[in-house]
Amino acid sequence: MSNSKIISKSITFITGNPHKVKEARGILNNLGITLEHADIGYPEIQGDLEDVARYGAQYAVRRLGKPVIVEDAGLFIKALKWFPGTYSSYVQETLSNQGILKLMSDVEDRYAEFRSVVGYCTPKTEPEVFLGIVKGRIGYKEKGKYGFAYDPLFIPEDYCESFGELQTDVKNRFSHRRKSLEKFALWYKDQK
Ligand code: ITT
Repeated sequence: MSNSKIISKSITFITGNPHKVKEARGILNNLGITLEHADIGYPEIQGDLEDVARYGAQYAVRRLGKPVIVEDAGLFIKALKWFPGTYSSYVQETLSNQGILKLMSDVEDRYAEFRSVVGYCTPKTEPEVFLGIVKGRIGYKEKGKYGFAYDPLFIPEDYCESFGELQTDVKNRFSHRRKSLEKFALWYKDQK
């Protein structure tokens, strides 16, 4: 089968987060890949981002019977021993950004990174995972109206603005999600 036939197949992004869909479409459309979206959910097992993405992709492909990607992301703060990390969803819903700022109130080392792992799986193949990381720091207050969740807290390296102050197309140039999806896209287009 030719490469062009494989890359023209559609891929379904399994997520309950519409912001992720918007970002992922912006990134992958530019790389020549079209995404469908399905919010069918998948169990988030205990483990690291790779474990969650691998299991989620395999679970979703069994339910849908066609190629899927899932994406598991998190904010990792060095001074908090890389918390919230894999607990990022729970912490966003409970402590929220103000709770993180409280935990960080006396902390000088503000280093943090966003990590994203994309899991890709088809009915005929084992899951593949792709990691993307963007380095930065936690600000002293929430800033900006763009993006979602932790974006107003996170100031990427070499920037004065938070992700919350950057429009989606700017965030998409170098975000954790850009890096994981770009790795995926390069690998995908290389498949024979
Ligand atoms: P899924 O249905 O895809 O799992 P989710 O929103 O639960 O959607 P994650 O588990 O990957 O996604 O994300 C963990 C938390 O981190 C969650 O609260 C997200 O809103 C947040 N998050 C993920 N990516 C982010 C980003 O780019 N900017 C800000 N917050 C982000």
